[in-house]
Amino acid sequence: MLAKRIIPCLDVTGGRVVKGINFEGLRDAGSILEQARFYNSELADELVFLDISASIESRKTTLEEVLKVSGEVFIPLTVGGGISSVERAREIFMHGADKVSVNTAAIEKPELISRIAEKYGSQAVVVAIDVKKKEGRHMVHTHSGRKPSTYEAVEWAQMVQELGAGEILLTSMDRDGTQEGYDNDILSKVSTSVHIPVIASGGAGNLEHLYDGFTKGKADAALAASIFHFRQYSIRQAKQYLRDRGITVRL
Ligand code: 0VR
Repeated sequence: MLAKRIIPCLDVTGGRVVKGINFEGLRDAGSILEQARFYNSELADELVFLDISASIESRKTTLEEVLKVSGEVFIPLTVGGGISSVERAREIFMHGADKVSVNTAAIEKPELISRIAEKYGSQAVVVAIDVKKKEGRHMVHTHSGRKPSTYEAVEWAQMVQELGAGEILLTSMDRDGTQEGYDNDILSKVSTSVHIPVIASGGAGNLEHLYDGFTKGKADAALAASIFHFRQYSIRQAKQYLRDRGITVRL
């Protein structure tokens, strides 16, 4: 049985880790390096670094920050935020990332997924899918949640799998930062509609939520920010709780 992964996510802007609710009201959540060092030593299975400003001027800074983090972190590092070309993906890899996460650019240029996968392998390509529930349908959004697309979550998940994505990072914008738990309804629908791993994201507020993400949501990994950045729970506590309830984790 493949071990389930626990993945902290550093949402980064202005040189700091931040954390909002429903992608809004970003508040400071610490130093990038300190958080990265902490998670690297604290049994995290992987780390996600998400440049949520992804503005033109932040591009160079992001590379410098990724280089620093990758020099201290020896667990798989996924970097996302504004990646819209194979060249940019190459730069990110050259600065130490193991995987890139693409979101908006994948919707605008779906062939980008295949081109990065062809060059670096599918295992290096995570497609981030941000969804918001509208009239009972989970619609995919781009541009940090600001722009609705015409795709429904399951439809887009199956398309990105065909295009060569190695993993899907499924974030519920409705649940992001709320600590109400993952949206296990859409998680399970997407997880059972593709054969590539799905990472749950958005809403984790306690250890039972992580358990539900694996059982009800059928996720292969659980990403969280709020509960770990503000030290509500340690990753060790989370893994011990999950193991005690029969979930295979690396402890
Ligand atoms: P928690 O609910 O705190 O565990 O959040 C996990 C996850 O949703 C966030 O770390 C992150 O993926 C939210 N993403 C974005 C964003 C947050 C603010 C602004 C933009 C974005 O573009 O993904």
